Amino acid sequence: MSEAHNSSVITAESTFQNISSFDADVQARLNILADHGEKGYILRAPGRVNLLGEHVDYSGFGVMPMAVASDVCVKVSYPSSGLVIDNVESRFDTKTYDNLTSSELEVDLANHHWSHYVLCGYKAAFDAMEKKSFAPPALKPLRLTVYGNVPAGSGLSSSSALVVASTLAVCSAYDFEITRTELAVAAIEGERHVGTLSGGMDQSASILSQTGSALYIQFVPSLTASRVTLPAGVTFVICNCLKKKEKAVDASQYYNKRVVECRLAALLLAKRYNLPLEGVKTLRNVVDALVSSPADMLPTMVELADISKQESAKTEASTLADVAALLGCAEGDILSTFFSDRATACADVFADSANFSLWKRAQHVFEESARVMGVAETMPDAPDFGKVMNASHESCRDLFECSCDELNKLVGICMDSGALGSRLTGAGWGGCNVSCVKEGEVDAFIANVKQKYYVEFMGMTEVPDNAICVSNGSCGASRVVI
Ligand code: NG1
Ligand code: MG
Repeated sequence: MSEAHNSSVITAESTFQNISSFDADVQARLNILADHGEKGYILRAPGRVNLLGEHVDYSGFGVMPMAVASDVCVKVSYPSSGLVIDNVESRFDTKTYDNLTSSELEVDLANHHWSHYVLCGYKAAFDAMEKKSFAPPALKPLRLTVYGNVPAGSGLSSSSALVVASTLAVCSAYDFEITRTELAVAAIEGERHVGTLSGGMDQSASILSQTGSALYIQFVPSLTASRVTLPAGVTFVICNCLKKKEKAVDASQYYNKRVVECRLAALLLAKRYNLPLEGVKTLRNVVDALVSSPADMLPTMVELADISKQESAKTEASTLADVAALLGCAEGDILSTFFSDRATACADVFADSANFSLWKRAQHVFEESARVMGVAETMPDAPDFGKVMNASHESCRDLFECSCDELNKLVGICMDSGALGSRLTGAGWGGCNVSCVKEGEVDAFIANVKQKYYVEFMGMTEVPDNAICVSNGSCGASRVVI
């Protein structure tokens, strides 16, 4: 079933979703957008929560996310000229580009602006058209009006939802037939125009999710997603620690640095196993070079995790010079030899970083990915899924160091409130956690978290409505018929 869904043409009328199929509050937002400004048609892309598999997608390993109800919607209407990007919420100022040629429209990395994600989608759509030799007869002036309620920097992928909705909007405007999987591939590459070395989880979850289930998404050898039935009798509760983390703002210190650390670790492991270093970009490349059959994959990952653990006990942090010496190359050649595909972003990481904790990151990636593989095979009967979530959070906190005090406090309170498991979700360093809670205990759980975290720990008198949400898997992106 997932395969048919994934290869359905998302811009075909048969896949449009009627507004009546959405929850009341989603319908309310869709109607506000429909009534705002010019007449037009609406594309919707949901945010996502990741249940397991954190900071492993850009290393080539599988993840287990699901779409949530919050979303970003884009309305297409036709102005007299240019590309106009505006927002129902006046706090987001309007941006107008006179030129319509996507290759001319560059994302100004020096001046981060909310509309850049829409521009990423615009460019992604034209890249997808070119890849399928679809040459639109003429370029059309477009107005893309945005209205979303995925809180920015909340770890629920507001950025990817906006890129997906924008990519889908431009494909629709040109009546370009694109499948869900092709759209995901386009949006994944498109979002990288904003300067982050993103993986592919968020865009894939936003497009390929189906109501009532999670997805097991894999990226190697190509993007595939299969439906995962959730464990019976539990609900997933997502709480925002309210510390914002907008990835594109200082990625070179956080997200992009982790991507670089994982690639450096892959190169050191390749060297250790006398593998050719050319083409080694991910830790997955190393695993694939060492295994001869799929059955060897898990044991090899366990072995590589142990080696990484041993090495991290010996080497707390490595400088670029240390890595160069181990690779047998000049420090000044590392960027051009091994990072030419991501040169700008990686140069910023090298400029901003004195040292790298390679082995702890590698150990996390291998162990986290092994956890996902173990659960994916046994869902929905995954025994102790809560315990696996807890192990994931501890690894994110201690090995990958992408948690923060607020998230750790929130996870502790969620566990004290009866959660079977609780972990940060998304890039971390802020944003949300996700807890696995027994169905009959959700109300008491939420009441306790509100009191212990938001009121007592955060000192709030009013808990924002969108601070906590419940999810058991929502539908993926679509064009909406109002
Ligand atoms: P967030 O920042 O939560 O949207 C990011 C990446 C994912 C993945 C997670 C960590 C982007 C667009 N998304 O998600 O690819 O690497 O961090 O698992 O960069
Ligand atoms: Mg994001």
